[in-house]
Amino acid sequence: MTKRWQVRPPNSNWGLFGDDDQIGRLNLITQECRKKAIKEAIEGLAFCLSIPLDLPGGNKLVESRHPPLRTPARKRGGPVVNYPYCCENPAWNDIVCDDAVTIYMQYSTQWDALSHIGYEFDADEDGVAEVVYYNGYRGGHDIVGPDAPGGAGARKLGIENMAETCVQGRGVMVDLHERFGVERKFVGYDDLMRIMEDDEIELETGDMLCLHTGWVKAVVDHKDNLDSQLLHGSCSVLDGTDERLLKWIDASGLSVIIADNFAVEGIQTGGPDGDQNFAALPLHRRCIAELGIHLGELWNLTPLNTWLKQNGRYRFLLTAPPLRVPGSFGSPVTPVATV
Ligand code: UVW
Repeated sequence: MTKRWQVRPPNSNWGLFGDDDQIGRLNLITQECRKKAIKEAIEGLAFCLSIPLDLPGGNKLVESRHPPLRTPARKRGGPVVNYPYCCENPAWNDIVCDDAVTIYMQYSTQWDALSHIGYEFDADEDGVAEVVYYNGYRGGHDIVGPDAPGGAGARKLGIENMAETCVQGRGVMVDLHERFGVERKFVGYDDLMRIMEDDEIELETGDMLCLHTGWVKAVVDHKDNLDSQLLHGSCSVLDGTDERLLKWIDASGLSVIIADNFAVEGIQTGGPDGDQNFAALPLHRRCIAELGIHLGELWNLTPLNTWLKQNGRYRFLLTAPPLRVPGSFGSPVTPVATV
């Protein structure tokens, strides 16, 4: 097989940005888009769109993801904290601190890489489904486990590809929280279109869609007393089973989707009987694996959303590169919005 796929999934755009493309719809953030984005930096006010990376706290949200663990670097048998440089050279009077942090890349405010989600699909038409990711990259070959030489990681579609684009463009805020409050609401195409029409929001090719749900604010406000209802059953989530919504995402020309909730969409709890293709995260599948749309999750959007509302605006300059870690499936991010 000279090409990675003979048949691509029906709703995918594999090949559209080139057979070996690894950045998907980030290709749509052009120089022109960035110039339009910079025009939104009118007041010179900046907003930090991350929560502290040790939140939401504990591992109640996802059992396998834990808060960052920090340890001091070590030198000459001791920790490099208040470390006197005179140990190196008696003439030096400097004091040094260095540390190391073990980070679960998707624990807190983060980007999903295009290697984060794949599924089984018969892309080479041999009657047997294989594990495929965006643009036909393969599980076991391009995305490898711990037994592979060099260890587990994304040999293709790693988060470093996203970082190299700088991830700077025009953010467009849509306020779901104002309409739906803190009750769990699966937001479909009709709901989203109604809000965008009522709020006179226009989305252009390359824009970075931000969905304000209020979930992260509620979680941070209750960080010492998090319960399952708040974590898993409150605020708005997109309805990834709404095919019209998925079609609109594709047709809209948006480059990425960002939300201040756990997973942008709500997790589907069960599959129709006998349907082997059922996706627990159908919007992840369509966006990440089929269309090359990165998802940003657990962002801190409330202060920016409040300012935008108070000032009759919904657009801003957004700069949000992930860590340039080769081979990772996601990354913490400290995004900056400028208005
Ligand atoms: C999951 O694993 C639920 O994905 P994400 O981090 O994109 O929410």
